[in-house]
Amino acid sequence: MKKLPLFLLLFSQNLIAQNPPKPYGVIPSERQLKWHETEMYCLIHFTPTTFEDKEWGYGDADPKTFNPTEFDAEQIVKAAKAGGLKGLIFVSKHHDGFCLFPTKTTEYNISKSPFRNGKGDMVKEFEQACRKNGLKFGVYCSPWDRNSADYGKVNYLEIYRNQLKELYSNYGDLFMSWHDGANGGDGFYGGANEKRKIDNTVYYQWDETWGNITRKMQPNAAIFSDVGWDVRWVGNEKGFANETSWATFTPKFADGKAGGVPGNANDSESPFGTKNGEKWIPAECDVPLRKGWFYHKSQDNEVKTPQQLLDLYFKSVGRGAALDLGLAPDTRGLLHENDVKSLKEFGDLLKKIFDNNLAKNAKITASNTRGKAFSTKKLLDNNRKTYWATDDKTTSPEIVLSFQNPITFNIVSLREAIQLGQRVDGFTIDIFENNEWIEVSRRRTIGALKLVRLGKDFTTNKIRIRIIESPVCVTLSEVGIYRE
Ligand code: FUL
Ligand code: CA
Repeated sequence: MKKLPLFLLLFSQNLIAQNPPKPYGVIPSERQLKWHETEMYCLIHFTPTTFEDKEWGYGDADPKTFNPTEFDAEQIVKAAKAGGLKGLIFVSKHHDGFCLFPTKTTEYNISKSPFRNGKGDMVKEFEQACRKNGLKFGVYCSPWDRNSADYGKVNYLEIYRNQLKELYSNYGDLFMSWHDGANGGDGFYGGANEKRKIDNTVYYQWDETWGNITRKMQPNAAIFSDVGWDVRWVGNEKGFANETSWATFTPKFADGKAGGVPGNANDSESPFGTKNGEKWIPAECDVPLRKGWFYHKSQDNEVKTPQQLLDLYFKSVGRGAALDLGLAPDTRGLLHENDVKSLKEFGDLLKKIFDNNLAKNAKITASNTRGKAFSTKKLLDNNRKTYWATDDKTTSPEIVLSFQNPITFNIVSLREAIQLGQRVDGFTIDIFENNEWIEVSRRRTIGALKLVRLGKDFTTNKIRIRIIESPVCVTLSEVGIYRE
């Protein structure tokens, strides 16, 4: 082999080193990257079912019962915003079949109620309040319809699709299309009052609906369901993912066969995801702020406390998933004062903790760096797209954060540059104490965000993050050190 002149060799090595790392495994779409940034949003349940004090309307409530005389979408949106939520999904039709928008598909809709003298459109009012206050807007439209005489028959599918088309046409750009999988069987069904079960593996033809309607009409809407195309259900309605949770996922039907549809999926694997899974389908953790999804006066004192919400935040958003908090307007059409208060205090708590990133005062050194474009500076620029990276061969590097004066902390926050896939499967947090490194925590996944809540204070002037398991070179986009 002919020898290259030294300067050429150095030059070419430098060029190679400056190239971004290759993506690893499956990666998120642009749509999913935007969804990841949303992190926390809410799901609003408000239909005649609220006035019946039920959780599942049977489909027979008189539209006249829907009469919220003080409804104010902005009161609800502002309460959500004060809680730090960045989006709102409105249940435009729940299982009872009542459409909260003046649809052409069924008589059973808001125009038959006294609300705004039959001229109201609640989806529109929520949409406008969201746009005005800077929240993203999305819709939930229940495929199960306990009012429709056609439910269970072939022609119902077109009714459902037309409802989606109306929702996709009249309310601007949607950030999510949320598809529930429940089917309890019995219902009013136009007066038949009987049990109607469907075969959810074939009845709704989701591939067709999502592929030809949702994707085409709302290309930015992340599709959620048990195994949605973009976002999966976390498998419980308690609001948390597993401590080790992968955004990658290999979806399955309940019987274990490859696939899955709303209402028929192997939910037991959903809290964990699948290491090296076939698709990028991160988890959403949905949980109501109260006990139920709908308002019940009897639950006025069962509103989750700011501390409980903070705990859920760590266990959902802090595990690379999203938190979808159920908010339930009362019969006035307002969010109860207890809910408003709890949300506000939760939002304040989040700000108090996360507005002060102690890492900003640190000098960060790395055991290996890919090149200037991937320096440790990128860990503190508040930009998820920029990242510190190592050379291709370096899979167990470490970074050290040094502080001029000792700091006291109890939370460590890390993000991977997920546009290149989820890589890390093991890291430690160490502190320097009495002239030696002491490991204070050992965890596995990072992904979009990992919040490690240490549970007690540590005081030190050096913190080390050691990556101990990664199949390929490491790409971390942000680091944070906080104290609660
Ligand atoms: C569930 C539904 O059955 C509940 O009523 C609620 O809408 C919740 C968000 O999803 O599966
Ligand atoms: Ca960055």
